[in-house]
Amino acid sequence: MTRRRAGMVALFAAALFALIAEPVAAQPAASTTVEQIWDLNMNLLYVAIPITVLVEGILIYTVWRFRNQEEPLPTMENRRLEITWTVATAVILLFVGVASYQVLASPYVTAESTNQAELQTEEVTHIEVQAYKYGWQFYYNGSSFDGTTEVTSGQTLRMPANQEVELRVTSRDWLHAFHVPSLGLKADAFPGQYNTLRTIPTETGSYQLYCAEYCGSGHSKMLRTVEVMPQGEYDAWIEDQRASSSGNETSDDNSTSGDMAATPTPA
Ligand SMILES: [Cu+2]
Repeated sequence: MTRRRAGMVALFAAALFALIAEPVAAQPAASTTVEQIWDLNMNLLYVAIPITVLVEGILIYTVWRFRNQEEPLPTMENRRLEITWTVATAVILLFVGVASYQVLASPYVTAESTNQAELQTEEVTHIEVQAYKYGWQFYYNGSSFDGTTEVTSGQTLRMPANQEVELRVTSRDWLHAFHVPSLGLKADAFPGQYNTLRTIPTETGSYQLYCAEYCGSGHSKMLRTVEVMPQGEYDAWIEDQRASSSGNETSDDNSTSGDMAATPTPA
């Protein structure tokens, strides 16, 4: 096989891989977080595929080309070759590092950790996510500690679409982890600590919430639904809950009061 032909084969294989990989990325991203993660994934894939094809191609070609050589001689010294692979590896690693850092340093991807209960006064939707054995409690537009929260729910986590949402993840007892794969959200839930996730959900719909840290016999029961609603519907729901909770301190589902000491009834 000539060098030119080998190059053509490698190029064709790379194009084929890219075609196969494309439909996954073509799915609409459900949040800004998942979009950033997928973009990084695709960028790394576009680098990894040609490298894989090149390395495997050289390997297969070498095995085939020298198959009848009884006593093969290794290349002892080749300065040009050494410089080439050192520089190429450095460039690739630099690209991977810079591309990954840009995404991992984004507040939409990596949770920020704080042990403070108070909220920053920003124009975002604040939701406090409390994990417990074995369930979740969500507090809207305020903190459960200072009693500023007016609305709470336990079965469904509601979020407005196309709005900046800040999720403050914490735990009442021990280790749990908040995980919504379709929205690209994941954060550990520690007692006495807040891990803050930021995102903008872009597609309305229902998403599955899991506990991603084995926490005991009821771990598998920690499944909940995340409902991303149009802004108007979300606002109406909040208003509705506020109106009904001001009378009898109850909420839409499985609610407890804002008191951290209260023992919640597992769902
Ligand atoms: Cu768990």
